[in-house]
Amino acid sequence: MSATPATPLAHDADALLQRLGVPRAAYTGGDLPVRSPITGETLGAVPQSTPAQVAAAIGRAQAAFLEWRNLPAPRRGELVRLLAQELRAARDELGGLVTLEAGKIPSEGQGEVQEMIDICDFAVGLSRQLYGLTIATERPGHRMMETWHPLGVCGVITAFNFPVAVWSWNAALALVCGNAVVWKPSEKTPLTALATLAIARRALERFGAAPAGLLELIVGQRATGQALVDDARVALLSATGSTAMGRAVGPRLAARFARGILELGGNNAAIVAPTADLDLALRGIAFAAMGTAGQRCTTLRRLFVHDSVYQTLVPRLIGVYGRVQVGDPRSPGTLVGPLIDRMAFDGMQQALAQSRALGATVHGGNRVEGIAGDAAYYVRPALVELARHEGPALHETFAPILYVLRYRSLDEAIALNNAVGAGLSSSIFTLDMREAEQFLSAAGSDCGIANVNIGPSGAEIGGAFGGEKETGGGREAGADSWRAYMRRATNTINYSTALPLAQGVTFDI
Ligand code: UN1
Repeated sequence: MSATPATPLAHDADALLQRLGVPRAAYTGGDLPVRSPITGETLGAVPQSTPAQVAAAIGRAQAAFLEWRNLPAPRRGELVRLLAQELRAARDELGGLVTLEAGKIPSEGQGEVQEMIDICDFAVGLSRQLYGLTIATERPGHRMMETWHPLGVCGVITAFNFPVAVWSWNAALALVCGNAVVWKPSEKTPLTALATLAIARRALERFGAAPAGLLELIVGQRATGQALVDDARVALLSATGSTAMGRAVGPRLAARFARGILELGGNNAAIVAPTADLDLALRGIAFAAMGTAGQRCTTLRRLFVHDSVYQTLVPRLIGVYGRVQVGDPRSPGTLVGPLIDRMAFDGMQQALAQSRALGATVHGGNRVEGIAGDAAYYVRPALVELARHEGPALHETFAPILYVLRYRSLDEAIALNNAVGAGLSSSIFTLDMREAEQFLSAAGSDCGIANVNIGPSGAEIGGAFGGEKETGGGREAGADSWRAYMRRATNTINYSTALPLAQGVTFDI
């Protein structure tokens, strides 16, 4: 038995980790301290993987892949079905741990686990639908087809804000596609990763026939991620994080011709048009802009309000910003929990100072004291009224800041929506179908996600998730994103006794 956990929150985390089946040695006595953003208390200390351990984990995954790829895909789907069952059984505990480690309110912590279950269910169905085409060939007595094969080891790098769901989006698809997975979670949230692996281990045990090394976890910081990015045995690297991270990762993957799925920053906008249902818009904007304390990559960060409804909507919104309950995410009624750490707080204050310097009117944004002491960072969400689209509004600040600007024509609003580097998510609130369709058209939003009468956040796994431009272009979950986790072969089969060549070429020997 290790020593009793030092702080009350560490005690709660320990109880959850024990119930989830994580051995204490995995989160005590290590060299990476883990803090809860709720109070700033230390929850544990996780041993970081050494370079040799990282290399060994990738090696085990590679060996597992060579076996796993031979199992029929529907059989691989059975493992993912068991994973979904284990996740259902562990939903409350894992959701609770997400709350402790990432600071999400319980419904969002549990919602994240629900999203894991959803992608597993989706992947199980998919395990019987990994199909290619048969293609008409110009050569008589020939058949041409495409075959999809397992790819290899998939590296997954995830961020603190969705500490478990993003792994599952990748892992569930990668597994049914016949791949092994090596996961490097954010150094801010290794406990939920350890718990997820403990849950997965139960599924693996029940499945029985899965090779060891199929699901590996490595813990560490930037250098650990880089080792995964640079390892020639990693065929695909899926990375979620900032655009700055993507700029570092992308060229390294390209240099070794590895595949990448990059899910980078968002600077998501919503347009409130003259015909919008303003009650609905208000609720949609509030969740999208303040939910998860503004720390989703799909968070609403820019709001373009038509001149004719500005005076009706914006004062009401400012009222909601002033009233919304900021606090310990475990307290009933809290909608906005803490920022992840001091760096997030400083980044937010800097963006607000820059906005003020540009003459913007800032509502809220101050630190809320008296919740949990100095080592936790709670803020009142900020609503910033801008006269021009400029300054910090053009970049993602990972905090609850909503920049609000008036517009006069839809063309102008769409141009503003598209006038930033990121291209993740977007939405329009309108009851005018011409405006809605224009927003969704080729000349409309340039984002990977474009919504009507809901905010830009809260996507479901049935649709492809990801964005264009500086968001990196990758797609996870939904639709046909499984193809990213497989390699495609074209096969031409000659069942005749002749050898006609394509394009009429003759070659008589
Ligand atoms: C992220 O912020 O990294 O659409 C992912 C959403 C969630 C996923 C967000 N389903 O907001």
